[in-house]
Amino acid sequence: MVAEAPEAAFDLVIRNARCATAADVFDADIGIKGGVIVALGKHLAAGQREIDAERRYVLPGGVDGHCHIDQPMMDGSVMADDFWTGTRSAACGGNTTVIPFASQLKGQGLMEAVAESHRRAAGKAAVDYAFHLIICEPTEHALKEELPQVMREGCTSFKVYMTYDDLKLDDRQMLDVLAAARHEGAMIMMHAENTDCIAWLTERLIAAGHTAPKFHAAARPMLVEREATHRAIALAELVDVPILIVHVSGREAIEQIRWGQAQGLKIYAETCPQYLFLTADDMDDHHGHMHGAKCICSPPPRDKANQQVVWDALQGGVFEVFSSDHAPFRFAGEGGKLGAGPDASFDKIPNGVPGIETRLPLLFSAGVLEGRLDICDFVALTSTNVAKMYGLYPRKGSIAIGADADLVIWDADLDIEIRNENLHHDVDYTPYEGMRVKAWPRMTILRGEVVAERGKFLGAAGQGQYIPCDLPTPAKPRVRT
Ligand code: DUC
Ligand code: ZN
Ligand code: ZN
Repeated sequence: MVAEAPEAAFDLVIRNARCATAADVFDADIGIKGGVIVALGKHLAAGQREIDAERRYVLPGGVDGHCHIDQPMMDGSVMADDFWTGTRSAACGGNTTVIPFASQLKGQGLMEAVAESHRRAAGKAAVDYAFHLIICEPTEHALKEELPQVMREGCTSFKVYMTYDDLKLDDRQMLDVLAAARHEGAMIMMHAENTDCIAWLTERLIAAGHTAPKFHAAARPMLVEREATHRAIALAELVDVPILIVHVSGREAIEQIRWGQAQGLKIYAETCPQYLFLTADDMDDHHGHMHGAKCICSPPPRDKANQQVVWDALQGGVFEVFSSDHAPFRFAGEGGKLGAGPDASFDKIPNGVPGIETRLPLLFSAGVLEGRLDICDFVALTSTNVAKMYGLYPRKGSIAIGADADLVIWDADLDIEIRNENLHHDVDYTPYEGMRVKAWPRMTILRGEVVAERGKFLGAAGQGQYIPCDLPTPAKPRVRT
């Protein structure tokens, strides 16, 4: 009789992990089987494979809840990253789940918009993914028939815009979407900028010959964001539905959000690396002709004082989530930042900056290692709260029995200069070129498989799975007596 070798208790054991979740820090071995965490304890039995974390921090994989990947655009701009390059870059930056946008094009149904994004992602994603849906035509049919169907298929969050001619909704349409979201239990992500103010200022700046990239900031001053943020809060209050204000840039919008939160309204907020690490000065041409185009995004980065206000708000609990808002437009080439010509007027330059790979190292370094955030807050902002906000928790966003084994082992004693040539996106620049960070993911593990190690991608296209989102708990309206 041939004795069978005893099966190892685990497929993988990560030993000597200093685990950090949104709530706790604890030392443990992590036992993984079938891509899931099945044991946390001391001296776990052997695994088929073992990794010694050597007491490094082991965190839940990053969930990037706001990134743009191969998104169909209506203005002729083209994203440099498809689902392969975008998610490869995400993995190397410590992310195991991304939530990019399906986008309704004018005349297109909601179901078709989501189906198109599924086609674009199929077989290409290297980390797990879900979708938000941008709604630009909220007809009765779209909201009553299609939206519930889209939600049943796992797309339970919707982005709406107060600006951009191709995307903007007026207040009446916004109320319709908010009411539908309340009825169905969806999360609404709000792009808050006053479109008429922007158009009015843009027209005057261009008539005066002020077309250089730095005038992008002049066309979108903070009051434009402040007014729209307040209006978004008021509309949400009227309908009595929670909303998430995305990419918040500075003091005036933060004051409005604090005000809404102080009223007891469920107003959530997101900020992004560009508001902590860039300023409006980065859009100035004194860095090189049209160099400023690289940092054009909306709302625009503000000044140093506003960076501090954003840090204070991160520390003070105003923000629930910290996302990359990765918007991968190349600097050179067709469909990129200079697609409208080498001297393109600022209003013809696609909005957005890349940052899916640098989001976590930047925040870990300047936030955790420089003492602005504790490690549990970092996990909450970049993983746990994101998973909760979009209905992926507890499968994603935690180190717990039964959760997917999405884990990142962090090196936190480095001195690295960010250089685009070392990143894995397909964009020809990073706005963070030359900045130094002290932390970088040593190993990114997706459902128990190592997909990146020390800046090297080790996974495969198609390894990432579509993860349908549940109804997000934070989208539930307030309970009131
Ligand atoms: N809004 C985004 O969410 N991303 C890039 C540009 C924009 O306006
Ligand atoms: Zn936006
Ligand atoms: Zn965005």
